[in-house]
Amino acid sequence: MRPLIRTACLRARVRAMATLPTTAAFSSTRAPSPCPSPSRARRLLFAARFLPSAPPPPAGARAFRTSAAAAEAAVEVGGVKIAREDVVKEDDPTNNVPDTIYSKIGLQLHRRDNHPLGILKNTIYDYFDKSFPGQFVKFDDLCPLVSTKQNFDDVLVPADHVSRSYNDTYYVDSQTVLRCHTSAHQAELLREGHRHFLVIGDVYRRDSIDSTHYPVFHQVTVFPRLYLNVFKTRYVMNSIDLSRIQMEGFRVFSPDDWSGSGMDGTAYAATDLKKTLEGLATHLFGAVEMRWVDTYFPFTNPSFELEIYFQGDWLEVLGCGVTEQEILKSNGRTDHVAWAFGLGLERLAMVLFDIPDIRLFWSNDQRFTSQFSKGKLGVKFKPFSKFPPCYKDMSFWINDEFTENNLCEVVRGIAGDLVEEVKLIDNFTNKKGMTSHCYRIAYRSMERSLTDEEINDMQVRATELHYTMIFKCCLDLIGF
Ligand code: FA5
Ligand code: MG
Repeated sequence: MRPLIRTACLRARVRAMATLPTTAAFSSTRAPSPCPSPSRARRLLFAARFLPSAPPPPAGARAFRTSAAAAEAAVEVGGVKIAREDVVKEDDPTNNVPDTIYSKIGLQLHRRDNHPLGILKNTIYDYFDKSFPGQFVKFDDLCPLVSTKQNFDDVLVPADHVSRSYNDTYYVDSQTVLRCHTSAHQAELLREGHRHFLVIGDVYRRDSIDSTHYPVFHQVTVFPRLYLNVFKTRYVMNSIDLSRIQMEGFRVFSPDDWSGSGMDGTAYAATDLKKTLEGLATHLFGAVEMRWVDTYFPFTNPSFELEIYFQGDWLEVLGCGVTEQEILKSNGRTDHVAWAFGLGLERLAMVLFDIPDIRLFWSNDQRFTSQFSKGKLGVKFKPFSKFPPCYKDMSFWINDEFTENNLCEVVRGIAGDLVEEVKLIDNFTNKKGMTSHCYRIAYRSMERSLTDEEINDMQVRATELHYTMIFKCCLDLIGF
C-alpha cells in the first residue's frame, strides 16, 4: 500500500503543477502568461527559493506589505533603489531570480576597504594610476540591473548564444537581467565619451558544478513547464562559482597613437593590452610565470586569456581582447581601436590571501573580517575552527530527463550556502536497463555546527522536491 499512497499524493501535487504556464523560457518576444493560483506543488517549488538565512515571509505577509515598507527595505546601488519586489517576482514566469541572489545585491564587498575584495580592487587601481596617471575613470557603483540590450546586444552576443538562456542568466523579466558581466556597461560608457575606464561590480551567473553544457534549448522546448520552474530554483553548486565581483578595463586609441609604431591599430592595441596585463599580474603576484591562450569572446577579436602558474597549476586570471570595430562604431568611436579585459576578483583574492572557500567572502563572522585591513594585500588567512561536514545520501531511479544540474539546484535552493558538495557515489544499471543513482550531499556551515535536526529537515525537503520534479517530468512525457 505505501507506494500507492505516496504515488497518489505526488500525483495530486503534480496535477496541480500541470496548470503552470507554458511560456517558453527563452522567448523574449512572448508576453508572460498569467499565473494560476498557488498549489501545494507550486509552493514546494517556491520553497526552494528560500534559504535558512532568508526565510519565507509568514503567510499573508506579502498581501499586507505596503509599497512604503518595500521601499524602506530596498537597497540602493548607484542611486537606484532596488526592492525585493523589483527583482524576485514569484508570479512572473519570465523571472528566475531567487531570494538568495536578491540578498547579495547591494552588499558591494568590493567597496569595503578592509575586505579582501576591496583591498584587491584598490591594489589594481594603484597599478592603473601609476601606469596611466590620471587616465582611467573608475566606476564601482553601477546598478547591476541592466537591459538584455546592454548585457547582450550591445556587446554583440549572438541571439542564440547559450549565455542568453534562463539556464545561464538571472532574468528579472524578459527585457531585464542581473548583469552577467561588467562588459554590459561598455557601450553606455563609450557613448558618454569615456576613453579609459575601469568598471567593478557584482555579476550574476547561473553556473553549474562543472562546465559541461547540456542541450538547454531542446529541454526547454520539450518540457517548458518543468524546466521553467526548475530554473527558478537553480543555484550554483560549485562554491567557486557563486556570485562574484568582476572588473572590466577599457582603453581606446586614436590613429595618432599607433601611426608611428609600424603596426596597424589592432596589433598596436593587442601589444599594449598584453603589456598592460602582464604588468598587472606582476604587480599582484610578483615574478610569476604566465602564458597567453587564444580564446573567443563575441565582443573582441583577437581574444585571449591570461593564465599564471600558481602552486603547481595554470590558473586563468582574466579574459581580454581587441574590441570589435562594430562596438566602437555604434558608440561614437569610428576610426578608433580599443582593448578590453575582464577579470574575476574572488579567484585572485582566494589565491592572494589563501582563502579556501568563496563562501567566506560573504561572511560577517568577525573571525574572518578582522583578519584583513586596508592596503594590506596578501595577508594570509588563518582558518578558524572548521566544523565537520555532515553527509546525507539520496538514491533514485533516473530517466532521460534527469540532469545533475537540476538536482543541484534543488539542493542549493533548500540549503543555500550550507551545501558544500553534491557528488555521485553510485551508478547502477539493472538487467532491464533501468539506472539508479546515489548522490552524497555534504552539508557544512563555515561558521557554526549544524544540528542533526536541521540537516535532516533540509534533506527531507530536498528529496521531496526532487521526487516531485522527476515525477512531474514522467507525467509530462506521457501527456498526463
Ligand atoms: C567575461 O566575462 C568577459 N566579459 C571578459 C572580457 C571582458 C573579455 C572584456 C574580453 C573583453 P569570462 O566569463 O571568462 O569572460 O570571465 C572573465 C573572468 O572572470 C575570468 O577570466 C575569471 O577571472 C573570472 N571568472 C569567470 N568565471 C569564473 C568562475 N566561474 N569562477 C571564478 N572566476 C570566474
Ligand atoms: Mg573564461
